Amino acid sequence: KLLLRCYSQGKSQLKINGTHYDTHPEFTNISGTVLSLSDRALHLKAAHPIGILRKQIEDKLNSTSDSYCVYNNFRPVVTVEENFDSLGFPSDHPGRSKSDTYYVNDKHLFRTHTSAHEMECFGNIKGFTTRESPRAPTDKPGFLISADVYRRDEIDRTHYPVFHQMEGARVWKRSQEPVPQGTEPLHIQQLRFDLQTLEEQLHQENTNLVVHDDISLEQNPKQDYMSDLEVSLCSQHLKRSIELLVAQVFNKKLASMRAAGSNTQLQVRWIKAYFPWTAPSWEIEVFWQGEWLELCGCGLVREQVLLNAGYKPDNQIGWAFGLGLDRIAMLLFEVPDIRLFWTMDDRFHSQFHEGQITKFKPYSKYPGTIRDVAFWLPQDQRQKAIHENDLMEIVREKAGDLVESVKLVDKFTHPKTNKKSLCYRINYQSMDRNLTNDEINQIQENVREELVNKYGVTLR
Ligand code: FA5
Ligand code: MG
Repeated sequence: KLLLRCYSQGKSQLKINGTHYDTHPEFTNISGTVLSLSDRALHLKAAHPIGILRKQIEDKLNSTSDSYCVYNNFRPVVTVEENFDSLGFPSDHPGRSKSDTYYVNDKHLFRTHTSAHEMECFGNIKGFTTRESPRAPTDKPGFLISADVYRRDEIDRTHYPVFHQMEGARVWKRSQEPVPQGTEPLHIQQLRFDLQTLEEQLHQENTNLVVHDDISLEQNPKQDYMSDLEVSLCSQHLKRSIELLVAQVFNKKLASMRAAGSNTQLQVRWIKAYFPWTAPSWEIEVFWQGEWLELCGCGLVREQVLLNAGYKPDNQIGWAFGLGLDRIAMLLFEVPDIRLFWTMDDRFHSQFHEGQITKFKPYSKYPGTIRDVAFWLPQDQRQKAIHENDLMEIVREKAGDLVESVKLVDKFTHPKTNKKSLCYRINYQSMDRNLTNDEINQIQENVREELVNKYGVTLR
């Protein structure tokens, strides 16, 4: 019902955010559920936890030098080139697969990350690109992009097919001008100055941050076109910028926890990472309630990405990061289930106010109902194989936000027939109301039927 399909010239089309796209028989795998979420734009709502957090980080990063141009209105459908090719994803990268990504057709998809807009935004920075007319030229040497991103994934309290990211990036033009003996090139002076400003700010914040950073660059190689000094200064600027925003986001929370008697310090650690479009690359994790939680991936931008944006070779260096907003918002606002961000219930929304981080008060906890679905996988080789994410997608489609989690609970191969059996446990639970048995039975039946129809399984 949500798939607005219209048939023109014999072709099936999808209407997404007002634009029509041709579907593709092998690629299109967008469900009505996901389509219906694509115009919610939670990150733009001033009194929604995601929107409040987004604004707070933007303000913080722009408070020192106002270096970041802010983009918050990019539509979720991008090209395969923007999402993957321009960033150097190899053609066999698992992220490209239809089991992980929502494809509109063979050339368009729902962005899987905000990095999909890097090429365009780098291309908008005046004085860097050699392109004729960038679409929205800006004088600022950096940008922040916030948006909803889409991934086919498991179902539980911290996973939802749509979540939010903020991309940040910053570039410096290399100076080729001769400088007096004994002085450093201008861009090195500029980098040192920017870094010092940032460190002063970090100091003023009195962050109480304990940073573990012991990854050597031997295990995380730099790009040949950058000097050791450039790598060092640029990556320090990147790390201090992220530490500043992490400190800002968590500090108030920590202060209120300290006031309540706990003497928590904020620990973060830098770990080695790999992304096709940055080198070296890192992830930052924060220690929160006994666990290391991944917040953000980042690194020094590969030169090829900048060249793809119309930059000249050897002419600039820069960094980029991609931060997940939902998990941070869950822990700041003490929201126990990621589905709550998407509820239409005013008992959720009336609790939050622009510019304020407040603790969510559960309005009531409705009981859950558990149902198992067990089936034999088909042995017929011609049958399309079912991926776990396909099953998740069917449950999402049939149950919407009435599903809390889906877990594989049993798996075995029959010793004689060699047939494989899987059993998944579905926990149905509404955030907003009581569910009836009849209602759950009907949904469960629909899930079972769809598994048979689409993937030829034999129900047990
Ligand atoms: C990326 O998406 C990269 N684009 C990040 C990046 C940008 C790296 C620029 C380098 C330069 P990753 O898949 O790790 O990386 O996701 C980034 C962050 O998004 C994670 O650290 C996490 O905070 C958040 N995230 C990832 N998957 C989920 C999910 N399923 N639910 C909620 N948050 C998620
Ligand atoms: Mg990651």
